[in-house]
Amino acid sequence: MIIERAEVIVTSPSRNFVTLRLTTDEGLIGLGDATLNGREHSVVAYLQEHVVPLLIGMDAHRIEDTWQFLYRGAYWRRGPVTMTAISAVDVALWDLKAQAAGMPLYQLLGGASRKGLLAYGHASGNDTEELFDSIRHHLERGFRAIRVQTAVPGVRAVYGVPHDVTVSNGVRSQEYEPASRGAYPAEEDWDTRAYLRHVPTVFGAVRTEFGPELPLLHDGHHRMTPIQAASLGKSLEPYDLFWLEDCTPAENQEALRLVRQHTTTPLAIGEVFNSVWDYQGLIREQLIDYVRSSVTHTGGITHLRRILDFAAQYQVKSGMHGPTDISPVGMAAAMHLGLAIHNFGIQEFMPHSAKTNSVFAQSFTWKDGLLHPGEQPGLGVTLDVDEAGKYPYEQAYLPFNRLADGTVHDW
Ligand code: GCO
Ligand code: MG
Repeated sequence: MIIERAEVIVTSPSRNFVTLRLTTDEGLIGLGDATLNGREHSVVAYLQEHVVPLLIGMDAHRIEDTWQFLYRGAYWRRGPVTMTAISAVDVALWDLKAQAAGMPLYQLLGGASRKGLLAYGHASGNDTEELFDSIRHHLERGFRAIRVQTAVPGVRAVYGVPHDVTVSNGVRSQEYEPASRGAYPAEEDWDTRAYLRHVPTVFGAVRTEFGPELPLLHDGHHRMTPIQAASLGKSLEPYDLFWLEDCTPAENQEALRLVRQHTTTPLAIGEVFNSVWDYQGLIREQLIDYVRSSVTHTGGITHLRRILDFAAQYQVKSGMHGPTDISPVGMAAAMHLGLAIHNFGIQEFMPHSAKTNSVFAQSFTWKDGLLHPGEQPGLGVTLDVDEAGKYPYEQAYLPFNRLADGTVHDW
């Protein structure tokens, strides 16, 4: 199975996506997600200029060897751009191998370990009433686990809460999408003390309204110091969170030691990580409970599986990143991997827009709160190139934060 063509396709149906498309001499087409939100063209250039020329004429069956060749052969290792580019190649090769075998990819990864993947949705609101509506809306759409984000009194714009929600017949019609199109990132504001006072009251209200059973999650989005995070974890203990995510900026692994000493609230971290080395101390010292890496940004199925196998020795589980900036190709890869591994925890699931689904045909199912990748050979995703061509790339940025005195803060 020889690679004859390798194309990098950029499309922007409702947000930007980058996809690597490999075609073999037998006419099979394999896809890999190469989307790095807000920095898309860095991965396009990495692939087009430096990787595509190496792929032509290669044996598509040699997944492990190709991974090592691209990782070690570049000399310059790790980093989101490199690891996203390697992931795209890795996932496209797994897609091809599974199609050649005539099996859905999860079968090649060891077969199904469960019926489907518990997935959580994003509920949010500017006030309690709006938040409760959003939670109910998600429960009606079949979600059995809910991430809760709310506005904070005194703060203009908060991560996870849409600014311009439209409500018709009591149903919120806009999903939260942080990246905005334009030539400059949107500026948001932040006040950690106001946030720390407010969040426990929100979780108290949600538990009173929805009872003790519903798994609830929360994303701190890298904004706290270690001692602030410890304090939040402690104050949320009565509300029994499934996890508290990214409570401190993720690059400082030692911060989690301090947080862990003070709270039993389960911790999830790693959506901005890209290699097993980012997790080494966190997993070995059992400082986290869930690995947030996506297949897309962490060197593909080959490398994320390695991280998760390491994590399994410490009872640390998967919690793969799945916002809309993970393309349908990246989501399919996550679902196949999540179905196969033993230490699956939960999958983040933000449904893609109708426009996105018109570009990417997908085989996954969503039933009884569980995702399943479907039974089509390979990943089960096809890319309609003509449809993709209708939506050219548009510059887009994630927002950034400034404190009241003008200092830039983690967003
Ligand atoms: C999440 C994430 C995302 C990120 C986004 C950045 O937990 O889903 O925090 O919403 O902000 O992926 O591109
Ligand atoms: Mg997050």
